[in-house]
Amino acid sequence: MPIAFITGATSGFGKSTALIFARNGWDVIINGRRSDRLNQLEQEINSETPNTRVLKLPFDVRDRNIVAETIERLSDDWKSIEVLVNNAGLASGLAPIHEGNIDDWEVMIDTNIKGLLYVSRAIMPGMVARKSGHIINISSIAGKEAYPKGNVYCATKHAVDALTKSMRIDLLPYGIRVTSVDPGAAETEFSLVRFGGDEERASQVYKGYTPLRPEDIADIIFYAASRPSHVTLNDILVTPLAQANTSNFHKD
Ligand code: NDP
Ligand code: 8X3
Repeated sequence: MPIAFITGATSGFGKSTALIFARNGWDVIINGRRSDRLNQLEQEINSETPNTRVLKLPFDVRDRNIVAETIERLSDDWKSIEVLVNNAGLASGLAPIHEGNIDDWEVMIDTNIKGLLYVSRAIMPGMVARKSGHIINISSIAGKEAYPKGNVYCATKHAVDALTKSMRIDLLPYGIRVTSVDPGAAETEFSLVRFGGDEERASQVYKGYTPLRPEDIADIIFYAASRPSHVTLNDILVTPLAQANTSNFHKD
């Protein structure tokens, strides 16, 4: 079975993505820091699709040495990763730039940019050697536009956008596809994390309209991965019907 490696699979888009790949006959490598969530996801996959092989890798994508060592030590039957979904990421805080919390900035830059680079750097050489593979980076509408108080989060996703384009150029001779998926507002744990666990504030973000669901994004990711091998979907920007751009929503 082909293998998909999904970072940030303990919640939201990543979890739904692992499930859709498993349902479609892929083996999955699932990552995230919360081991209990990875165990639950493994059980869910095992009960739905008992023939799927699941490998849990509970590491922090910010830990450059652990990322490199873990991927280097993959056994031969897990090494041939066909699809890498660089999904692990977060927003931390929402403040005007002159009042920004520098710890929030560090965590977003370290996770969304450096973490994506560490994981990709460990996996790309195998794809290059096999002359086969597909990297799907989860950017955001925030990688296309800046919005009030989004500053550093938007900058990290603009960086993901630039890295996606660079990967597509550098990996072109090796038959490796590179896709960017750029969601607008989707109801996951994203806002809960952004607002430090404040459930009331997080739920306000999704009031008065129907946001995207994690399954919507997983569908798109799997669609991109399942095109004929000569077809690359470069960049997929997707919003809820009620969202025109980062700042214009039609709410009840
Ligand atoms: P969730 O908070 O539901 O999921 C985020 C996932 O990332 C979790 O599995 C979390 O796992 C993982 N993660 C975070 N930090 C790390 C880390 N240091 N190491 C390993 N895993 C990590 O949010 P979403 O599903 O919404 O977010 C997924 C991606 O989609 C992110 O890159 C986000 O920026 C992007 N996005 C989200 C949008 C939205 O509106 N929801 C819109 C556009 C883009 P754990 O905590 O267990 O480590
Ligand atoms: C998450 C969507 O608009 O909050 O990337 O930045 S947004």
